[in-house]
Amino acid sequence: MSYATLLSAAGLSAEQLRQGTLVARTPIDGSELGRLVMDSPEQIEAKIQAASLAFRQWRTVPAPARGELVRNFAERVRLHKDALGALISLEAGKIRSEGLGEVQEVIDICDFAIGLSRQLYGLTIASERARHHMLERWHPLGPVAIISAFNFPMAVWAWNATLALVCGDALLWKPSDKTPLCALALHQLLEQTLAAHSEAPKGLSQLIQGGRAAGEQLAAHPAIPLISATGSTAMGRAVGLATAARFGRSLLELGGNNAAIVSPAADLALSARAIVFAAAGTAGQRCTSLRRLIVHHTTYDKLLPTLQRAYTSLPVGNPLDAGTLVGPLVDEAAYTRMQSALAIARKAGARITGGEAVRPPGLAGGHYVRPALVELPAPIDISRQETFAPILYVFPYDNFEHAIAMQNEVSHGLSSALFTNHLLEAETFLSSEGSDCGIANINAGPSGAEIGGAFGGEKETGGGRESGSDAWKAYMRRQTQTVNYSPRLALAQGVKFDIG
Ligand code: UN1
Repeated sequence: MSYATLLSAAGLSAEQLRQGTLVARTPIDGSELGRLVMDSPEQIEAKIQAASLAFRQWRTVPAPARGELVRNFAERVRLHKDALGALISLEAGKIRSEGLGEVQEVIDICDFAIGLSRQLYGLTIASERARHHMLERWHPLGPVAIISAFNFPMAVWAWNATLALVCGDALLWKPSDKTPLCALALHQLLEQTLAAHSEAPKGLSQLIQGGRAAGEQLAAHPAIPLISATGSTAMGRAVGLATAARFGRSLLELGGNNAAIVSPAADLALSARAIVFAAAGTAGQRCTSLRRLIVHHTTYDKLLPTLQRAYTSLPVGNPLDAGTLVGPLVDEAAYTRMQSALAIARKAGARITGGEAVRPPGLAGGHYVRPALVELPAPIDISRQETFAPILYVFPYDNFEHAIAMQNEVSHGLSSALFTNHLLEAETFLSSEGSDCGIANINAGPSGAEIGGAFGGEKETGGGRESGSDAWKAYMRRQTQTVNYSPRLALAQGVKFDIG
C-alpha cells in the first residue's frame, strides 16, 4: 500500500497535508509525508483561552455523561484501529503489531476511563466535633496540557486525555514535532466525537502543532494548572521548573535506564524471549526498553549464546512488512547517538555483537541498525546513561545484593525486572530493599506495561504516575469539606473564642 493510501485511510486528506512549514517524515525511508501549519504564539494563546472557556461548562456536566463522550470516542478508535496502527508504523516506524498494540492501548485506557467516570470516589471523614461531618471531594482541575513524545504518539496522550476528560478537564495537546500526523488523525476522531455529543462544549480539546517554544509557552501559562509531559529528562527539567515557578503542577514521565537481573534460578528460555523483545523491540525506543542486563556469572555462558543467536538473526527492515521485528530509528540524530555510545563502549573494551547499520532491500533512506549486545565486566559512564536506541549492556554479577545495587545505581528509576523462580529472590526484589523503580516485574520484561497499573518512575524519571490505579487524582483538585449541622459553633482542637 502506498503512503498516500495509508494517510488517507487514517482520515488525512491531501489538502490538509500541504498547508504549512512543519514537515512530517516517515522514518521508513526519510521521505516527506506532508506539511502542517505550526501554531503561532497568538494562536496558542487563543487555544488556551478557548479551552479555559470550555472547561467552565464541561466541569458542570455529570461525570458519567463525560464518560459517555470517552465511550463514543473509543468506538470511533475501534472502527479505525487498523488505519491508525498503520499510521503509527508509517510515522513512528513501529512494526505493524506494535502499531496496532498502541491503538489497543488507547482503547484499553478509554474502557478504564469510562468505568472511572462512575468511580471518582472521595472519603467521608469522622469529625471531632458534635454534629459535624467532613468530606473529601474531588473537583475538575482546569485545562490540562499534554506534551507527548514521538515513540508513543497516541497511547500516552490517551492515558492523560481520557482520564482528564472524565475528570471534567479541558485538553491542550502538543505532540512531538516528529509525529504530528498521528496526533492530527487521532484528534480528528475526538473532534468528530465532540461535535456529535450534545453536552460537550465547543473548544474542549485543542491540538497545538509546534516545537519546543510551544511547549515552553504552555508550561509557563498561569491558566493551565497541570502540565503532563513525556520525553527526555532535559525536557522534563525545563517543564518542571517553569511550571513550579508559577505553582502549577507537573506530571512528568521522563527517561529510563531499565535493567533486568537474570538469576541462576531463572527459566532461561522464557528470559531470553522477554529480554530480546524488551531490548530490541520498538528498536529500543520505548522509555521502558531494557538497556542493562545483569546476569549471574554461572548463568552467563548459558544465556549469552542464545541472545547472540537471536540478535544476529533478528529481521530488521521495513516496519510495514510482515515478518519484520525491528524497524528504523526515528532519525539520523538517533543513529548518530547510538553509534557514538557504541564507540565509547568499544574503546572501554566492550565485546559488541551487532550495532551496525543495515540497509533493507528496496529502501533508499531511513536509519536501520542491527540491535547491539554490549558485554562489559562492569558498568561504565555511558551504560549509566539513557541512549534511546537498541543497545543492551550486559554485566555479570556474583551476589544478589550486588545485582540489586547495580540495578539501582543509575539516575533514572522507571522500570525493572528480575528473572527467577526463587521465591526469596523475587520477594526481596519487590520489597523496600529491592528495586527502586516505579515498575518492578518478576519473570516479565520491563516494557509493555498494561494500562491498569499506575505508570511512571522515580528519580530522574520525574515521579509522575499516569494511566491506571489512582493516577486520575492528578487531574482533579481535592477539597476537604466540613459541614456543621448543629445550631452551635464549635472550634476544632477545643479552642475557645467567646466574643460575648
Ligand atoms: C513510553 O515509552 O513512553 O510499558 C511508554 C510500555 C508501554 C508504554 C511505554 N505500555 O512499554
